[in-house]
Amino acid sequence: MTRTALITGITGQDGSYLAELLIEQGYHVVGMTRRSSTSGQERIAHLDGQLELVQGDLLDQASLVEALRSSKPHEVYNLAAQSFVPTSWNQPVLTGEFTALGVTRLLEAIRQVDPTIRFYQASSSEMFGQVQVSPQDESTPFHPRSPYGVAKVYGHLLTVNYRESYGIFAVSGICFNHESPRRGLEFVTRKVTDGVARIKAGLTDELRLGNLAAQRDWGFAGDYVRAMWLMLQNDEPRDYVIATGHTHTVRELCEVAFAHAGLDYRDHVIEDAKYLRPAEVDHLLGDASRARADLGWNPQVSFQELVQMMVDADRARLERALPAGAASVG
Ligand code: NAP
Ligand code: G4F
Repeated sequence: MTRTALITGITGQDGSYLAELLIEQGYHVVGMTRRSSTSGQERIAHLDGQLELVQGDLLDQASLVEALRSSKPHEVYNLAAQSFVPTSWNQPVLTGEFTALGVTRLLEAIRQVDPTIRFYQASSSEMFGQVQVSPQDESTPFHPRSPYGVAKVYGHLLTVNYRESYGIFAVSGICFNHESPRRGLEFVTRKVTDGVARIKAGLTDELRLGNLAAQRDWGFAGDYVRAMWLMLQNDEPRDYVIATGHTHTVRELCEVAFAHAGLDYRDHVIEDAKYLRPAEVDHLLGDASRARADLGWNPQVSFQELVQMMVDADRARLERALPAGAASVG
């Protein structure tokens, strides 16, 4: 029998990679999108005809119930969220509505429509925040440092609670930062690789960034969506840290990205206080031993490969967008 998966956040980075993976696995994939005056579906345009879209919003309970009733999924992946940390200080209430209460709305809809549905929640290493121990694993205490991180802790604990209260197969992947050429332009990896491409094309000469000392455990999004799927195929519902086990500073990210284009980041990167955060997460480093042991999950793409893939993709994108020859200055 064909299995059906409903993905919230299908228009986002992870949603697009997960949809590709599930289609390859033979699933009927249903993506939930919210109404917008523009399409906003660039990341899934290449999957046109291979998936079904239903309208729904994490703010609207009735729409979630209807999305479940109409699609009858065996698995639900809740990837939708207000996912940009700085915005969570500007819009803390909205972030809580989407990223925290949205999880309650979706789990309540599952309880009402079909409690046998398996549920994946996109939890985050931002929940660890100001870490006292390193590396971080499933037993590391949470100390979130932003309204986003706090909202993710709520969604995470609620997922545990619905598993314990109602026996729903509800699990969380505590994913560390994962990136790709489809990453939003405001996140630091993509901001840097897009900046390299723009500098190389002669469109600008500088890139303004915030805290270059911050350390992140960066992996490739394509590897992380495989872990999400594996978690829902598990015999027992369990939460997992998903990470590479390597950490790098934003400065190292700049070094690798600029060097790949034959540039020295020190000639272009300017530290700008405008991009500093009210409270920073200085260091993240994940220990994915449990995922390796139980799920056989291992990341395939290294930090260097990831950054180079993103630089190449941004340069190719600009080559296509600019008049012939204009993107190959220097
Ligand atoms: P993303 O690219 O920002 O995508 C977010 C998705 O959520 C978009 O499809 C967006 O739709 C949708 N969305 C936002 N608000 C919604 C609402 N009210 N109702 C329905 N849909 C809504 O995020 P991502 O990087 O793919 O991350 C996926 C999930 O993993 C998020 O929950 C994120 O917080 C979490 N996470 C990400 C990382 C990472 O490093 N990428 C790490 C840990 C956890 P529109 O296109 O309409 O805006
Ligand atoms: O790329 P970022 O904005 O990602 P952040 O805040 O770590 O959050 C991402 O990963 C989380 C998982 O841990 C997800 F849950 C979340 O949804 C999101 O996907 O920033 C990374 C680091 C930060 O320390 C930030 O201060 O880069 C530093 N940084 C330095 N300059 C910058 C900049 N970040 C951004 N966005 N822009 C800068 O100019």
